[in-house]
Amino acid sequence: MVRFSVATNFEPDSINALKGYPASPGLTLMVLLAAMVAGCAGPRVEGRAGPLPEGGQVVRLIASNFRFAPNFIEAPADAPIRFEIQNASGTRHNLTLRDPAGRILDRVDVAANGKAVLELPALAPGRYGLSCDRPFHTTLGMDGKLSVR
Ligand SMILES: [Cu+2]
Repeated sequence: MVRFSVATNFEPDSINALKGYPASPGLTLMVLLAAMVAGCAGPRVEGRAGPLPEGGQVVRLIASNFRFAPNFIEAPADAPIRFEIQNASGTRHNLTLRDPAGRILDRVDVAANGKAVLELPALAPGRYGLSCDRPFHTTLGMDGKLSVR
């Protein structure tokens, strides 16, 4: 015979607290949204780094809720890259760049409706990751690739 036990002290908020996230109705909504769209990345928007007059390359990114445009970017391997990010939303975001092994190279915060710049040295060829790593934003679609070659 199978017996079921019911935990009577189960509190979702205490689980959130254990994970280090504040419990709030907004957060709960975010979790639900994340669960709904998990695995459903936003549309692919391709872009290419362009030359700067002073040398190096520039990538102009628009951050919004919850995606980057472009989110698939090509850049040359022999030039520093300057990311100019404009936040078109009233939500704080960031741009987090990871090397092909997944290690964080650099990160910049972008205030709500604000702008930010992130400068990277010339990169070795490879596929780099870009994301916003604020809670759930990557899952919600703020995810992309930088192909350096
Ligand atoms: Cu974000």
